[in-house]
Amino acid sequence: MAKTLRLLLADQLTRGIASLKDLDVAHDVVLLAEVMEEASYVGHHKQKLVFLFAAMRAFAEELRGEGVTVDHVALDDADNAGSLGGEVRRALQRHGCDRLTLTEPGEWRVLEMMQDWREELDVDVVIREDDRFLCSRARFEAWAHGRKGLRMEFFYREMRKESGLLMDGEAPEGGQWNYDPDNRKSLPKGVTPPARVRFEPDAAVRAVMALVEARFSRNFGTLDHYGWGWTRAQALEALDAFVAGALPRFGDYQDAMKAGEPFLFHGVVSPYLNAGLLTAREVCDAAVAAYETGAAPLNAVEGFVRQILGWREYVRGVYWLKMPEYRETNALGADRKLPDLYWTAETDLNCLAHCVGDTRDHAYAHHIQRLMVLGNFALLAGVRPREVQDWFLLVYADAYEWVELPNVQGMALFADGGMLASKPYAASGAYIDRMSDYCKTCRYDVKAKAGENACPFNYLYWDFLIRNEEALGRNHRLAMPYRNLSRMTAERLDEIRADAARFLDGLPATYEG
Ligand code: FAD
Ligand code: DLZ
Ligand code: SF4
Repeated sequence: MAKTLRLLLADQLTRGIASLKDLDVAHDVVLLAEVMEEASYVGHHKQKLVFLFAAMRAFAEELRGEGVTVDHVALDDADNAGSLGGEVRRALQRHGCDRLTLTEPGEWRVLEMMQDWREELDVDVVIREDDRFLCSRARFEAWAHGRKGLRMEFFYREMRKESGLLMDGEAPEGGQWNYDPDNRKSLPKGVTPPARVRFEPDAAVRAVMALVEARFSRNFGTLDHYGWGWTRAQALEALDAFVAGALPRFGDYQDAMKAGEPFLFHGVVSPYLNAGLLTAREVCDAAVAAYETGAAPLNAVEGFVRQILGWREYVRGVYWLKMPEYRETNALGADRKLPDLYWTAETDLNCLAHCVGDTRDHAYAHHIQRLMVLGNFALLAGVRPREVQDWFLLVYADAYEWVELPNVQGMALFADGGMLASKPYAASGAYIDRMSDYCKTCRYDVKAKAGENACPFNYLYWDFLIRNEEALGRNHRLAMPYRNLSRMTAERLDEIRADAARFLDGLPATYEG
């Protein structure tokens, strides 16, 4: 009787995943392995490590509860081989399996490794498509084929039609595809976001915390505010709480930022989604159900569904379409080392101090913090894309290369030269001031344009446009700022360059990551 080893990666914790579909409970073995190679290819945030190891252990227990033979290898098992390949080899021998079944991994690096296993391990390896995504890789390629620009909005409309989500026959629900113009409000005084659902670590999770503190003591981040759930039931509880408490105002305040409030009206579901504890379809369905019962308005529900059915599926498609070259793109020739403030949160720029601080404390920051503060600053300062990639890949509990890379290269840094975004998301202090309360208590003056007290985003913004005029000057979406730039006097341009040079040269950048 054929005996199959079924490997589940840390981000494949879904009962219905392709590699478990024809699981033979009487004969097969499921392998989950905590390995140093995966835990250290970047210095993951401590909360990400705890979340994934705790979720793997709980998932192993749940499968055992169904009578499945599960081999879970803990990171500190004496014989742990330290790599996925090493653990697969040991498990094949231990259990006498003659076949290995996998679901394709989320990263190019891991897929390349797996493709060598057939030869290296001398075993029949079956790699199945990951059908947890609503758009297959082949479907995305077909959509992208022959297109000059890969605009998300057009992809999203096709996905709406194909999934039937928020459709009224052939037309979009409510008559519009996109309600973004309604979704750009700052947070008024007196509007209080609901408390985030936190899960108190049990003894098993506390043991993982101790392991992570012992083995990864120098990694970025703190466990002090740890509150992630580790089971599917908890992930569903977090989703329900979001739908009931925050979703109705998700749209209105999607772009807002507030000191001390990292979660605001966001879903805070990305770690669960990306690890497989929730599926994209069920999260969208839960939001749409709230619209259908009148519990949440259309601008909120459409905005939320667009993030998952649109952006999440789209960036995954772009990743597989453009890898491995995508990682190396650097269209603007950015060459500055990542400033230390990304590791320390020690900076007078109040917006950055808060966004890095939230990231350190929660392994989370919401989209606008990531894009318009942390990404925007790296873009304006001209930080090397590879360093920005590594930082974003390690600091968030939801970070995997397939989703991080297009967001960094394409959206935040314009490193792909405009394949993903039609213009760089570059912004001065005025945007941050409009969307947050950070500027009110900042030592810099957001209204001042030049000099020691001026908000650095203000002159960095113009300096960025000056520096990159050759690459960006003909972008029609930047026509207005370039027209304004052309009206500036030579003295004003010198002043901008001098302020930017003084500020950037004074930024410590000593960390090795
Ligand atoms: P919500 O705001 O509630 O949105 C709901 C869901 O939509 C998210 O859970 C997520 O699954 C999806 N989503 C929203 N925006 C995006 C997007 N741009 N790309 C893909 N999915 C999206 N998201 C990750 O999951 N992992 C990452 O490593 C990651 N890195 C990012 C790096 C940068 C520079 C930027 C600008 C964005 C990044 N994002 C990443 C996207 C987004 O910021 C997070 O998905 C979101 O903040 C997660 O929080 P939430 O669950 O509260 O999201
Ligand atoms: C991210 C991660 C970490 C930190 N640790 C493990 C691990 O110990 N074992 C494992 O199977 N997977 C881990 N992962 C997830 C893999 O790196 C992941 O499958 C790839 O990032 C592809 O998405
Ligand atoms: Fe950030 Fe400038 Fe506002 Fe300070 S003034 S918080 S640096 S945008």
